[in-house]
Amino acid sequence: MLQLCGFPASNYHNKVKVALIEKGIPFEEVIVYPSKDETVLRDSPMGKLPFLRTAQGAVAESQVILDYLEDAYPAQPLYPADPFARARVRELITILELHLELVVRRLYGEAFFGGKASDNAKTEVEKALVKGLAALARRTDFSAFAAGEAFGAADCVASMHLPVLAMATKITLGRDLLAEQFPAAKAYTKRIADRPSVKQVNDDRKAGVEAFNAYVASKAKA
Ligand SMILES: N[C@@H](CCC(=O)N[C@@H](CS)C(=O)NCC(=O)O)C(=O)O
Repeated sequence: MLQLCGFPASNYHNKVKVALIEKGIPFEEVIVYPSKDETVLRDSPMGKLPFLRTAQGAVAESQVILDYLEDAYPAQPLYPADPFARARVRELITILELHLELVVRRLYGEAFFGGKASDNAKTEVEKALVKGLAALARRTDFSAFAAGEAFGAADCVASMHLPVLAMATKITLGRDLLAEQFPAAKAYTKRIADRPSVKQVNDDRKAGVEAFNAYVASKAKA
């Protein structure tokens, strides 16, 4: 059986988990925390989580895993059949990954782990997020799902990344940039949270955050 290895406090882990549930693929969740141990590096060359163990070996990078699942388990597709429509879904995912998630990640230390971001970093992040959110709005209005009328791969990503962006900016900038810059996307995050796959993953996330914090505290003491 496939093994999803990582930890459920991570939105990268959770986007893959939503895809596995939506596609109806049996899988086992194996808790692995960030580590540069040889055992982890063998499965994930950069030590990044999540990675997926398959009968043929392990593969890392959440988006690569999503694409692998689509190729290996095509019965319940998460991408449209038309090549151009597929490209548009991947474009949307790239905006979410590179121009929003990777950008706001600079605020996570302060937002979630007791760190401090400099005023300069906050200004840079805010500027980049405003630009990224405007780019997103040029490609989707979130009137139904992230990319059209059916749930798909872009929803696996948006449903996990956008709420964290909202939370992190609210805590560190004192303003929910998602609600402020793109109200329809904010409404979408509330709607999609009721979808059973997303709800299950978010429920697991709450316990996952507690477990991860306990793990970090135990490492700090050791
Ligand atoms: N591009 C990677 C990013 C994954 C990532 O950064 N995961 C974090 C956990 S949320 C991680 O593994 N951090 C440990 C590290 O960077 O060494 C993906 O999409 O899977």
